[in-house]
Amino acid sequence: MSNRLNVAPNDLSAFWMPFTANRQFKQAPRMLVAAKDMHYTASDGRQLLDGTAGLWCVNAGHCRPKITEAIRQQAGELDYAPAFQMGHPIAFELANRLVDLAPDGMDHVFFTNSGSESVDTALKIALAYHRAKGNGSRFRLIGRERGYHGVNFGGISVGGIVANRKMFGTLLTGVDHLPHTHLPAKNAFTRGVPEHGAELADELERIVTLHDASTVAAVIVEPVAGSTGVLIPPKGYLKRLREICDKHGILLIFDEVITGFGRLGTPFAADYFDVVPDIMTTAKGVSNGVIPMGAVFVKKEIHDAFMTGPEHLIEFFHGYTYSANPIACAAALGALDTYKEEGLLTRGAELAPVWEDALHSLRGEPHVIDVRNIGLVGAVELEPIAGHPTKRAFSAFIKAFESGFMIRTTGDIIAMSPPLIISKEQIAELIDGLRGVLRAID
Ligand code: PXG
Repeated sequence: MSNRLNVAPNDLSAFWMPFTANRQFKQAPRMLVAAKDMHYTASDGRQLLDGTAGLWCVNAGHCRPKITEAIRQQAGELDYAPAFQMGHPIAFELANRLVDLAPDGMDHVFFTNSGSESVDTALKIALAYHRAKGNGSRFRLIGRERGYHGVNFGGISVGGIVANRKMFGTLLTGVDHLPHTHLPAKNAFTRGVPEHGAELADELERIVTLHDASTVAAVIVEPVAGSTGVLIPPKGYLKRLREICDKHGILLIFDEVITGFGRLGTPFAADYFDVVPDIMTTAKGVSNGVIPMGAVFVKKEIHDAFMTGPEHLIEFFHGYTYSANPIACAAALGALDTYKEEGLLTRGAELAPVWEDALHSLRGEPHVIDVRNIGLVGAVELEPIAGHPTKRAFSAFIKAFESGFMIRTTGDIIAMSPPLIISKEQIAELIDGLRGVLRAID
């Protein structure tokens, strides 16, 4: 039990909290002081069932012994080592382990410290790859409406969440966006992959025709869009994107920051949909969220295109002080061991039918206008309160916290993505808890 229980911080003002209603929070703080497996402990001692794996990252559950021990040991042995012009062994071990897990052909890994850094790294690799191949005119990047690719300038440029973009000037130039794939009139209450909307991928043809393929470097999409409220790709949509990219020599980037490491019941979404991208961004689950880390996977051909010129020269002018930080690498190895021993990267597939049935039992409850699910991801969309968008879902979040479980909300959508160790009983507890919340809020 945490020794910080019941110890209230004396002043909350200095910490400008990220993606938070700071004033609301500081009037009524929700403090977490400890965590174990499927639960957080709040500062008043209450146990909270974690319905969101922290922020979609704690895939093996909290404070898992292998990970904790790996970090402890590494911190006492090699705390920090530069990765520029030097190396340390477990970075290479981790890269090999990751490549073994990844779809065939994704043979190289570039380490970052977050999803946002993975995305900006992937976009830079795509641009530099074309240039290295003598195709420097390919400078355009294509994202998608409602896409979330982190908060750095590259990521918000290709991203499509208006609130994350509108305050920040001109962003990257030469960016265009595909339409999002949310078609509630046709697909509401679909179980799993929706039937309608594959034709939305053909919009890529239109965009490519407008700009000419010779100017387009890459397309980036989340295979399943998470932050915008769980948008599951229509049947055949990702395959179609792959075909159009191949036809025009455009790189396809899957942002697997959320879908990577077992979230859909397969190691990656690329496995689930049987569509292999050229570059794959990951973070979160790579280290079970415990130490910041990200990893960008690239195909051999892309990596090899950089390996030219005099051998004493740096091939790619990019990297972070903390790329392949030893403690982060140790945490990631501990996470991969835990995933393997407990079969967690495929456990979601076994639980998905139970999860789906439980979620869809919420159809007909107050305010519910859609339920969506895939793997161990679920969303319940609520009818917004007229004139007060987001207010109803925020009330649900607060009520859930008070009732003993954690959900995430975005707009008026409730998103859930529990640790992959969740039991069937805990799925029932979470969904019944949410049922109670929906019945209790206005
Ligand atoms: N890409 C995707 C697809 C993501 O979901 C990022 C990039 C950025 O990762 P970092 O590590 O820079 O935050 C993300 C992050 C939510 C939520 O509740 C989602 C994210 C982060 C925080 C909250 O939807 N996704």
